[in-house]
Amino acid sequence: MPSDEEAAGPVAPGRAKLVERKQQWAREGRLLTGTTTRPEADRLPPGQRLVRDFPVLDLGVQPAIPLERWRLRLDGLIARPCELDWAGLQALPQEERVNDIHCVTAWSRFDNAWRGVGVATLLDLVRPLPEARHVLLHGADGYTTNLTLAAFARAENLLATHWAGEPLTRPHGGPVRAVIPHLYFWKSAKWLCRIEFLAEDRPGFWAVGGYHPGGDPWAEERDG
Ligand SMILES: Nc1nc2c(c(=O)[nH]1)N[C@H]1C(S)=C(S)[C@@H](COP(=O)(O)O)O[C@H]1N2
Ligand SMILES: [Mo]
Repeated sequence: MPSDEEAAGPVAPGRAKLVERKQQWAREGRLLTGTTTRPEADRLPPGQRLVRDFPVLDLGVQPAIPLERWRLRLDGLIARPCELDWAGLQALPQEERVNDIHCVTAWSRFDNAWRGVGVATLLDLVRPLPEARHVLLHGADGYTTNLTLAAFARAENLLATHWAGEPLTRPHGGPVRAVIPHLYFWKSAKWLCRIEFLAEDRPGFWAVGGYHPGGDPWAEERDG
């Protein structure tokens, strides 16, 4: 299938052009998650190919975390630092979202049905201080990934416990992973165990490795 760029014509895909097109899409409301049915080509960011399976990517370790030992530490620049256990997470409102995910290794997967706690709910609970501008998500495998607080706070973001109606499997980051669908999937930390709120950006695992700090698939923010 021709990519969106090819369909648009022979002009080399400049970054400015992508940004301009994205802004136009945003004006038309085409980037709103789950609300409109869009032609498939419009849902596939440049350079991505659609997969029907669900690839697994990790650093070679898939930590086993029984629910009774699961903890999420929330610390740094927040008014109410705390540690949630499984019961504490379940006591919060549970929400469902359907979204598309895009890995920087060029696969995208459409219509992933997640269930979990909205990041917005979590932020209400811990109340970030005015100086908090960034977050660092930590996985129990030692993985970290950095986001601006603004990117993390988006309404569609979830701490997911379920995928396609089933508890999130261990390879996909169960019991709990972040789902940040508007950015490349490397920002969606699996086996989530800590969220650190920071004044300054602190590069996560792939950012240290040279990936782009932003990670917007529509602007192809792949490397730094
Ligand atoms: N803790 C942790 N989270 C992680 C990773 C990882 O290695 N460890 N890999 C990231 C990358 S690069 C991708 S593409 C997705 C893969 O998620 P999946 O295995 O469920 O497809 O998880 C992201 N979150
Ligand atoms: Mo990835």
